[in-house]
Amino acid sequence: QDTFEHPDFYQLDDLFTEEHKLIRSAIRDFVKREISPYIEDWAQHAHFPYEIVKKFGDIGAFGPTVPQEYGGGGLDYISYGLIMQEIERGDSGMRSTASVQGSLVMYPIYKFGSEAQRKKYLPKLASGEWLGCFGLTEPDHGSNPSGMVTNFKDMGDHYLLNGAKMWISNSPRADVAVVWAKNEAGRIHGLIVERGMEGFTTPETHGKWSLRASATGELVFDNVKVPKENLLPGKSGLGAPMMCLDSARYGIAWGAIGAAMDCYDSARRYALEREQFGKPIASFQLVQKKLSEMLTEITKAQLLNWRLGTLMNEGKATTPQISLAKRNNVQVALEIAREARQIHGGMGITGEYPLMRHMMNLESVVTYEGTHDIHLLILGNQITGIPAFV
Ligand code: TGC
Ligand code: FAD
Repeated sequence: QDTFEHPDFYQLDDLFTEEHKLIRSAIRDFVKREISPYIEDWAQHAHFPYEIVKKFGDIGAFGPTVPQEYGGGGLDYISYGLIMQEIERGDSGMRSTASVQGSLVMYPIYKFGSEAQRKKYLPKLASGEWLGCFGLTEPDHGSNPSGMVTNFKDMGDHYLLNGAKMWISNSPRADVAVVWAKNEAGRIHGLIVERGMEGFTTPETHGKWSLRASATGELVFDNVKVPKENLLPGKSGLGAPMMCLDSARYGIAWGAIGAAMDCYDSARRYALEREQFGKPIASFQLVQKKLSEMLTEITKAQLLNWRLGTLMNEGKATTPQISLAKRNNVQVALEIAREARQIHGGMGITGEYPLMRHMMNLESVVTYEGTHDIHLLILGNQITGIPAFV
C-alpha cells in the first residue's frame, strides 16, 4: 500500500499555484497506480516496462515545457520539476526514461530543429508513440565529451556516420536517437538517427546494479547513411548538447529529492512502528538525529529547487546554478537513502522497502549528467574563472 506523504516543513505549497498542485497530484496518483506496485519486481528482474512509455505520453510526462502546438505540455519549469520529483519518488530509472525523452530528445529537436523536424518528431515523442535517446557519451569520452570521435562525412546527398556511444538510457528500445558527432572540420553537430537505418545497432548493457528498470545500451554506427535533412540546423558546437544538459540536470535536481522524500517517509513510518528495547526506535535520539537531518536536507533542497525553477521560468538560470542544485540534491538524496536504509535495519536490504533500490539508482544519478566532481569543478570555474578540467 503506497501511502506516501511529502514533507513540506517550510510550507512550500504556499508558493505553488493551484495548477502546480493539480499536476503534482495527477502524477503522484499515476505513480501510485502504474509504478509503485510493480517497480520492485521490474528492478529485481532488470525489466524495462516498455508499456510505460505510452502511459507517460498519455499523462503528459514527456516534454512538459515544449509548446502545445508540438504536442508538449506548454507548462512552466516548476511544473516540469514537480513531474520529475513525483516520477523519481517512484524510481530514478522511470524518471530517466521521462527526462531523456523530454529534455534530451524533444528539447534539442524543438530548440535546434527545423520546422519540418519539429512537426515530424515532436508529436510522436510527446505521445509516447516513439521513444528517443540522447547519444553524447562515448567509451573513451565521458566527462570530456568534446574529445568525442564519432564523426560524419558529407557524401553529397547524405552524411556517412561512424563511431559508437555508450551508457545511453533508452537506447535498446529507442525509435529515434539524437546523436552528437563531429563533422570533417571537427565541429560538433546533432543528427537525428532512426532505428532501421542500415549499420545502426543498439546493443543492451547488462549486469547493472543500478537503474535496473531502465534500459541502457550502446549506439553503434557503422557507415550509417543519414539523410541531410536529419541534421539539427539551429546550433552547433559543444554548447548545443550542454544546453540540453542544463534542462535535464534541472529535472534531476527535483527528481533526486523525490527519491529522498520516499526514503524519508518510509524511514519515519518504520521508526514509529518498529520496537526494540521495548520502545519504538523513533524514541531513540540517534534515530531522531537521522530523521531530523533528512528533513533539514530535504527542506533546503526544496527551497533550492523552487528558486532555481523561478529563475528557469525567467530564462535567468545559469549553468553553475544548475550544477550546484544537481550536485547538492543528488548527494543529499544518496545520503538520505543510506541513512534510511540503516533505520530499516535488515529489512532495509529487501525489496519490501524502496531504500536499497533508491540507493543503488542514485549511484548512477550522482554519475550521469556530469559527475559529482565535474559539477564541483564547474562551480570552481565560476568562482575563480580558472577551468580545472584539464
Ligand atoms: P567548455 O570549454 O567549458 O565549453 C565548450 C563550449 O560549449 C559552451 N558551453 C555551453 N553553452 C551553453 N550552455 C552551456 N551549459 C554550456 N557549457 C559549455 C561554451 O561556451 C563553449 O562554447 P564556445 O563557443 O566558446 O566553444 O567545455 P569543456 O570541454 O572544457 O567541458 C566542460 C565540462 C567538463 C564542464 C563539460 O564537458 C561537462 O559538463 N562534462 C560532463 C559531461 C556530461 O554531463 N555528460 C552527460 C551525458 S548525457 C547523460 O548523462 C544522460 S543521463 C540521462 C538520464 O538517464 O537521466
Ligand atoms: P569518467 O569521465 O571516466 O570519470 C571517471 C571518474 O573520473 C569520475 O569520478 C570523474 O568525476 C573523474 N574525473 C574525470 N575527469 C575529471 C577531472 N577533470 N577532474 C577530476 N575528476 C575527474 N550518457 C549519454 O550521453 N546519454 C545517456 O542517456 C546516458 N545515460 C546514462 C545512464 C547510466 C545508467 C549511466 C551510468 C551513465 C549514462 N550516461 C549517458 C553517461 C554519463 O553521462 C557518464 O557516465 C558520465 O558523464 C561520466 O563519464 P564516465 O562514466 O566515462 O566517467
